[in-house]
Amino acid sequence: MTLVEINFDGIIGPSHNFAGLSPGNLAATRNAGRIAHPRRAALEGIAKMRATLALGLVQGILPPPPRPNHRWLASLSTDYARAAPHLRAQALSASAMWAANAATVSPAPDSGDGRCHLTVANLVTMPHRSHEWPDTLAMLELAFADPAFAVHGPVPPPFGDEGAANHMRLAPSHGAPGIELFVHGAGGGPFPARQHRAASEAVAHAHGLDPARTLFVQQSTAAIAAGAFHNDVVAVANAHVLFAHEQAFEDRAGLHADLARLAPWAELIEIAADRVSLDEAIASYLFNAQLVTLPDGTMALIVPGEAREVPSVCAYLDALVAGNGPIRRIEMVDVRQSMANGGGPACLRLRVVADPATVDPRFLVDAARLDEIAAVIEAHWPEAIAITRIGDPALVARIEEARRKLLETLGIVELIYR
Ligand code: SUG
Repeated sequence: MTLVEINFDGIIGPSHNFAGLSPGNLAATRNAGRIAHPRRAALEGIAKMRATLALGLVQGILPPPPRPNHRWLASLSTDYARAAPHLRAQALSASAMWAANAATVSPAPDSGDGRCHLTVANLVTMPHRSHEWPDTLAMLELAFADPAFAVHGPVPPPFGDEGAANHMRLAPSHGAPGIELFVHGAGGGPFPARQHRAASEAVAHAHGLDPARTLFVQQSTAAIAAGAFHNDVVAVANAHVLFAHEQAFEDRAGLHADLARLAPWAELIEIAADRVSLDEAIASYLFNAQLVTLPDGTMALIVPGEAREVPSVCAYLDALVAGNGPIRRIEMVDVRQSMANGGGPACLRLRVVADPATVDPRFLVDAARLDEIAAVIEAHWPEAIAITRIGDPALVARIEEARRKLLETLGIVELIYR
């Protein structure tokens, strides 16, 4: 059995809009009320997947959940026609596109029972995200039904869990046992700390992780206050490399010591604040890159185009690939519609280390499959959504029809009526 890393990207749903629903997410707040372009957004996501396929990586997809979420509204004793405007916006959000928040994944070599464990994230801190998990869970149970996987329900509220966005794995190689780092917040000034330590601990227990190879690390209060609402905005790990801003963690020295003890083979690439400030790192989304191992064993960093627009970051990237380190290639992708809601390349994907043969093949894509998906998006995704139109029944009907067409094309009919 060959374990490889598979990137499962959330297909950006037809209801993508800018309602400004996430306090602490500076991009989303800044762009609240802008006209959104769901078709363009989804095609940007497809182009990113084409880029990773072209790098020789295995690519998967997670289709959008039903929006508006009628079940959630019904649980609040209302419906879309009668709901208050803020509830309508929350019910319509396409936020499940950010698949890094779908679940926490512990690959088989790390777990006690030799299975790959996934725990769906409860996302309880933000109302519009708190109703994602039942549909995400149904999808994960379908995609990962093989006995090679164990799919777990969410950690109960009030313990906030934001999934892989606050989780990192370091390992000598993807298929070898590694160490897992769970990053929680304990204060963020004016902004909520979305990941609670108790939730991280519950997930680590459920996955049967060895306590001797598991670290619980506090995200720095300064990072959250500066707009790093998830750890993956200031740090990313891949195989033996941890790429992080020096102000990402509250106890930097403690983390260095732990890594030296538990993972002497790990390589830390840290950016000093006087080279790239926390604000520049967050504005450019440099760390919300996908750090991937290419088939030749070298690493590439898949960054958003915005990274090149910040001079200090641009200079850093040039120096990074000119050096002799593990990252040899910078790949730029344009995911501007997602970025405007605070979601960079890494937010859009959930990484699963597994044998692709054990995954339901309907959730894996090649270039031809992406062409089919792109054709559905071209034909059915709304071109634009203004926030003033989200109560329009014609728009809602179009959004629902678009998702149905996609699931029919993918053959994932089990999820249509969810
Ligand atoms: O949870 N934005 C998302 C962005 C998530 C990014 N994911 C990672 N960093 N892994 C969030 O804040 C904005 C949606 C709106 O306002 O309509 C939003 O939910």
